[in-house]
Amino acid sequence: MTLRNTPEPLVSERRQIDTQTIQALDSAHYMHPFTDTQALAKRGARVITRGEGIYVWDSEGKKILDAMSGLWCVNIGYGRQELAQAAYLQMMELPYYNSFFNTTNVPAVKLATKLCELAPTVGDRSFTHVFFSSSGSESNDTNIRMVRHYWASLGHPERKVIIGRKNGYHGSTIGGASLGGMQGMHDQGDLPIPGIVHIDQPYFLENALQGESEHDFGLRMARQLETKILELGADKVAAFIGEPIQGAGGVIIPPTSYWPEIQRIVDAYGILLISDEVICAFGRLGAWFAYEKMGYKPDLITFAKGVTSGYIPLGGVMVGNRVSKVLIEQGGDFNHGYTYSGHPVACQVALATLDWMERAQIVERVRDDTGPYLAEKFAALKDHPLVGDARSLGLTAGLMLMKNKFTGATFPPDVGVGMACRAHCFNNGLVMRAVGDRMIIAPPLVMTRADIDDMMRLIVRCLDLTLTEARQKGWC
Ligand code: PXG
Repeated sequence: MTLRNTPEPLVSERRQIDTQTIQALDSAHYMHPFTDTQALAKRGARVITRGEGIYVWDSEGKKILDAMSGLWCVNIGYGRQELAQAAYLQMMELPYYNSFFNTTNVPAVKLATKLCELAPTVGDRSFTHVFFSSSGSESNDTNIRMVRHYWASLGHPERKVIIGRKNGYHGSTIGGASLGGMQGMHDQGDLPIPGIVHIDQPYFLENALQGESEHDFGLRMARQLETKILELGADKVAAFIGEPIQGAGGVIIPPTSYWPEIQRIVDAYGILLISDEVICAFGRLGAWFAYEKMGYKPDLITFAKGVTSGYIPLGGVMVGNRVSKVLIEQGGDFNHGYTYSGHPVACQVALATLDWMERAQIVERVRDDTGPYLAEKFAALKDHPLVGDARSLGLTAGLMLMKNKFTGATFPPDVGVGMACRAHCFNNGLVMRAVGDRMIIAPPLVMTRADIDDMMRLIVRCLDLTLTEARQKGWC
């Protein structure tokens, strides 16, 4: 459970990095994801060179508290020797072999078994099998293929439509981006593909009616699913997909009434339920899987990111007994798979990650200690003049920057107050993500109470600086 103990050579290596040369080559050759390449070329990308624990360092030697765990993934922190060792040993033993033609490999088998053990049985739902991919997006493509194959195997090939949600995020492949409800993504490339439709998101601040309680709002949003099913015809609907908490959409935590009502509806119409837990699984909400926490029982679970703590790409779909029973009993090929499905090195790193988490009791710590501690500290931000709403669950949290928290007035979109706040964060040694005017965090799960205190001090300082800028520029 030790962190890397050789920072010195890496520090000297870092000093040799010529930031400007890297930035010039970056803008000349590297096309970044979700980025305006021309604008980035003018600014110059921040070059991140090293990580240790909950911190990363840039090429100028600046130390930054990574309150986003990389991109919702480096859950057990940077510099874990056990994970590097697991990858090294597996690469020497068997760096790759495929699982296509009657072959398998030991790490993939062990990991599939381990994941099925970790996923709790709820009611009549248990998890029997795992299909591996290398990312969340690929896994959701697998989901599209698998649910349609499931219904066709049952003699209902017309049951094809998958219902997702506006402002949901399910990845960036054509399938993943179609399941998601990000308008900016749909606008590029003619998405969604046919057979995917969306209902509203359960975001209280944006979608609640005047005077509506959170409870009633949760029920009303969930019932949009029922309305949509009836509109399409239940015999055309294959599945509903949702994130337990919308992560990329801004850490939108649904009212507690929402998921149980979704469960009632999918049960009533026999529709498959896909829980996209790419962000929420593996301890983020203080449970191995989020459905446990949110009170529903999915048929399929998408996972990625935290399964290897982001050290190496790995994703997959956990297949529940309802689906596996049909696909396996009916027999026949499932004509789907990736070169790297069940990659032995990635699976071995995942086993090392889960083993480390179990030994350090990380999930229990988030559930019983650091999660409740963050909830208390984060909610106190509501006293800040800029903060209209602040809430967390486990170790993820979001707050809303507001022009006037008392009247509920928001900043005009062109002001870009979220981006201004994010810049203050970077400059003050903190990574926080801006989603419009929502500021969100998903810090490493290994954070202690003292780390949370340090993070909260930085957050308050950056909110103060943002407030000063907003007042100086007449934004509020
Ligand atoms: N599902 C969910 C719920 C996700 O959060 C994916 C699928 C896709 O995973 P891959 O591994 O294909 O990226 C994600 C990914 C952000 C951000 O800006 C979030 C993600 C990815 C990139 C950016 O918050 N989540």
